[in-house]
Amino acid sequence: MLTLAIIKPDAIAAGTAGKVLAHLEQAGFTIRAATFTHLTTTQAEAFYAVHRERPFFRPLVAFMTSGPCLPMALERDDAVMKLREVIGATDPKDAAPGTVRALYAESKERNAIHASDSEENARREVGFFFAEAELV
Ligand code: FUP
Repeated sequence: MLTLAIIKPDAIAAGTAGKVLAHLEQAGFTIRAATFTHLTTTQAEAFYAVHRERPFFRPLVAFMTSGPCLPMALERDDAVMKLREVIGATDPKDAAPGTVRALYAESKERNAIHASDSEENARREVGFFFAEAELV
């Protein structure tokens, strides 16, 4: 099963992308596709369209377009649920010790990593960044 992760601009800027990736590999995920990219405003708005009425939407789009990020399609059994466990709660203050966000996130807004939250969203989000032919 596949899920989508994005190593966010804060982690790229902090130089912790490699550590985040190592953490994911250690947790049994394999990389099926990856693309180092700098999202446009239109792309970030479309990716987070579900949040467009939320007060944090504009700051979220501004942050996600503030620098490059690393979207990846990751595979393992039970990938969606397992990746949510491995990354921890949205706010690093609430994230369990040892999770990616507890270790590497700066704040609830700049929280190091995105992970799909359902199998339906995983299909949509993997498809947002990668064509079928790119999944190796
Ligand atoms: P998550 O699935 O854990 O990434 O969290 P959400 O889908 O609830 O939120 C998506 C992103 O919006 C978060 F990663 C960070 C941002 N956000 C805020 O900036 N403030 C909030 O109060 C909630 C979310």
